[in-house]
Amino acid sequence: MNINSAEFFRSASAIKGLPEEGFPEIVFVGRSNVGKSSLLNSLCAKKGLAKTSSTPGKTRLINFFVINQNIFFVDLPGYGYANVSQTERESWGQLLSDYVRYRKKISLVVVLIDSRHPGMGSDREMIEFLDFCGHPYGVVLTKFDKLKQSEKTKARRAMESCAPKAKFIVNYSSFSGEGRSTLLAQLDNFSQ
Ligand SMILES: Nc1nc2c(ncn2[C@@H]2O[C@H](COP(=O)(O)OP(=O)(O)OP(=O)(O)O)[C@@H](O)[C@H]2O)c(=O)[nH]1
Ligand SMILES: [Mg+2]
Repeated sequence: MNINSAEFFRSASAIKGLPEEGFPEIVFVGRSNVGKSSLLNSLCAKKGLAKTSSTPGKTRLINFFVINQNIFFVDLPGYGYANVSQTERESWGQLLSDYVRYRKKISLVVVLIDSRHPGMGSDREMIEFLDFCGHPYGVVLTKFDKLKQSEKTKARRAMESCAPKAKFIVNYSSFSGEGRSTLLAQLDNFSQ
């Protein structure tokens, strides 16, 4: 797909604040600081569309962006962020799982995984959860620019064995743009 327009639409902190179901939703999930918001900005070629930060826990709400006036891209807060209270973590976990389980218009979940640490426990749990929910999902290995050549092959193999049901695995760098056109081509299949 080509992205011709990308605009912030709405944030929600609870299920009742979500926009009415309408457009197909492509949802971006992953550990805190994995690069979700950066990837959205790089995909949409729009700096500052989603707020990014080197400090984990930047995105605290479910953020909806309208793409090409007919698709939602959804940026979720990251999981696995240690620096929040147990209560906050539980309520966020509940919101994330309710959203992903019950939202009918989710056409694809994109799981972002730090290419330097494929196969972490929380990412494996997310993949198991998505298998359970039955949504199609693909994997993006983020920050690929940080890997040496030998590490690239290793990361890729590790990921293939962790997520055998993934519709795709794309190596990605929001800094260099590596993987951008491959990912956009994949998303095209889930935009109707
Ligand atoms: N080297 C490199 N750094 C990246 C890349 N993508 C993101 N980063 C850096 O990783 C940090 C986190 O990026 P964000 O996009 O804010 O991550 P996030 O997953 O949205 O984080 P939360 O909202 O806190 O869950 C920032 O310092 C980014 O500059 C990448 O492709 N390569
Ligand atoms: Mg973010």
